[in-house]
Amino acid sequence: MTSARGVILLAAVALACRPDRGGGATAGDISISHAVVPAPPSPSEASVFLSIDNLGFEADTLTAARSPEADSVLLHEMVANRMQVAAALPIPPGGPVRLAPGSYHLMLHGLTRRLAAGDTVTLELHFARAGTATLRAPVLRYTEAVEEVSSPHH
Ligand SMILES: [Cu+2]
Repeated sequence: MTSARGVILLAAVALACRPDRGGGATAGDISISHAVVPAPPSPSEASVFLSIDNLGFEADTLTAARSPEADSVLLHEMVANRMQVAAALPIPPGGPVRLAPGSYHLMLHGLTRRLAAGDTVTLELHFARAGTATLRAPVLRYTEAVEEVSSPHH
């Protein structure tokens, strides 16, 4: 009963991915999903969480990010509970590589406007092999943003 199993598998995937309100995009073998911006307490800075899958056979690297809504976007890594700038992030085949609380995140610096839940931020992610992926990430309340990027199977 291949078709019945297919249906069950699809249902399981749909369930595992809920809630799925985050932004996503693809470029080459790179697939980005669950991109969210927790509503920031700061008027000028915000973090971005997302999930990156490399569907190809070659390793890739996230080398830079940009947003028309910020002066700069930096890759941050949590080291001993403090944020540190990281130069690049390896994206090996398989995955996902998660930018999530306690690990890596992108940091928007110099926001052009104050962000609140319900807003959307445009992001450009640059990969060494796959090139540029452009996506729109919704601004969510912190708990909702964390829930979105922490769903266990995706
Ligand atoms: Cu940071």
